[in-house]
Amino acid sequence: GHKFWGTQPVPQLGEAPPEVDGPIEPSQPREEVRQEPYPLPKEFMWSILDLNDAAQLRELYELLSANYVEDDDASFRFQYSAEFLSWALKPPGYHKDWHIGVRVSSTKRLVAFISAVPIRLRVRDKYFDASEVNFLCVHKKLRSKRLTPVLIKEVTRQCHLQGVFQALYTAGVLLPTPVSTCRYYHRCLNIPKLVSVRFTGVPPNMTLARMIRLHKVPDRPRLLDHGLREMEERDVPQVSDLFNRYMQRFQMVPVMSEEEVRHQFLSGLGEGPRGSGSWKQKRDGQVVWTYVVENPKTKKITDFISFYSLPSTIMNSDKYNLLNAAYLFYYGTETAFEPDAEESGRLKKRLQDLIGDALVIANAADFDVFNALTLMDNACFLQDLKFGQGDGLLNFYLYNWRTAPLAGMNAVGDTP
Ligand code: YNC
Ligand code: MG
Repeated sequence: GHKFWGTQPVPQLGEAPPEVDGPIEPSQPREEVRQEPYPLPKEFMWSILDLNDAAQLRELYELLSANYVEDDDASFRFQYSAEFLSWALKPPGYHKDWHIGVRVSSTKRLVAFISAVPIRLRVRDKYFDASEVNFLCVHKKLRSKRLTPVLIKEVTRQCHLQGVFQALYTAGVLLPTPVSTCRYYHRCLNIPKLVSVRFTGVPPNMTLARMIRLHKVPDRPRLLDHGLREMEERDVPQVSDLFNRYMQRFQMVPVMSEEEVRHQFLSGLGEGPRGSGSWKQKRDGQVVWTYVVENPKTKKITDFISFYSLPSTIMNSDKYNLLNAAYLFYYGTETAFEPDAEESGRLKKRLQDLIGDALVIANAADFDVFNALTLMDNACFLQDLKFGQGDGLLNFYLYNWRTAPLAGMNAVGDTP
């Protein structure tokens, strides 16, 4: 049984799907929300982190670098950069109180963390404000002491204090009860390195040379001659419009304002010049990469594609310390709205060109691997673009919101 999760407003395992979607428990007026932080074991204290303070951001980076998510055989551990954390944890309208640390009272050392950021969601036909909970981490030396339920209750209380009673979160572990489960797929780019660190292996009927040849990507993006370029500030209105329309295809999606689109796709760019015209531009500390296709005649944005940089520490190699991984983020294309686009295969072809170009860009920027999940329209291109199925699963959860599980493999996706 789940001692903690059994007490929470989440669908319990095996529960029948609801007849109508909606909250599991009612929202509370602010004055009825618990006003005091939940008690911690006496050697620990709560500490709201100020992530605008480089020293505190660094402490969070260090906690996560040493203690955050690892793969099943402890070969790789996510190494979110400080720039990434700053980007992910300070979107428009963020609440400082939702960056919750736990310190050892005597030494002030940061030993645990949980965070939330505001998000507007559509799940099927219902829209609601929620929080997205992420970066839950307890120091390796403090595991299995039931600190996690205290962290979750405290972030829940802080959300309630802001009038937010629903949440979205993802985890590799199976908890009550996923609304959707996605699988990771991996497009190997730097074969020699990926083989050397045992991220992948050379199949018995294959040679390393042949494997390298098979995974070679073109030298330049195919859509370059059709108006592919880096996204710029002036594209925000058109990209916002295309994003929100394209997301109508799926059953559980974020709804983004122009300000949020600007943040998600155009901040976290690191240092260096913009708009030089080169598709190869890589800046120090760049987190998110967004490209648009602008019709040269009409000047209309017809497509956008984005991915982010999330390296992993390699724990078992003498040769390499860091796996440079790109993760597919959001994309959209006007092709989806042309009559007959799906039936004729034109949508599939366009997505293959678009995501194929993201592979070219990521490869030129020295990423070792390009990862994607089985969500949105990803099933259209994963195989043709030579993504291989991974072992990892990612479960999507909603807190205090009942809805039937999303069908098929698609999550923040799921074609209706
Ligand atoms: C997990 N990942 O089942 P039961 S994902 C949620 N998410 O409770 P203890 C988790 N719950 O089963 P440990 C969880 N992992 O008895 C475990 N649990 O009811 C549950 N790893 O607590 C577990 N980061 O403290 C059990 O466990 C209870 O010491 C046991 O710590 C767990 O960020 C953890 O994977 C994960 O740092 C902190 O292993 C630790 O093992 C660790 O004894 C490496 O806890 C890093 C890692 C998790 C990444 C993520 C999303 C988190 C979502 C949390 C739920 C949010 C709900 C919504 C709240 C806002 C609501 C509003 C409005
Ligand atoms: Mg614990």
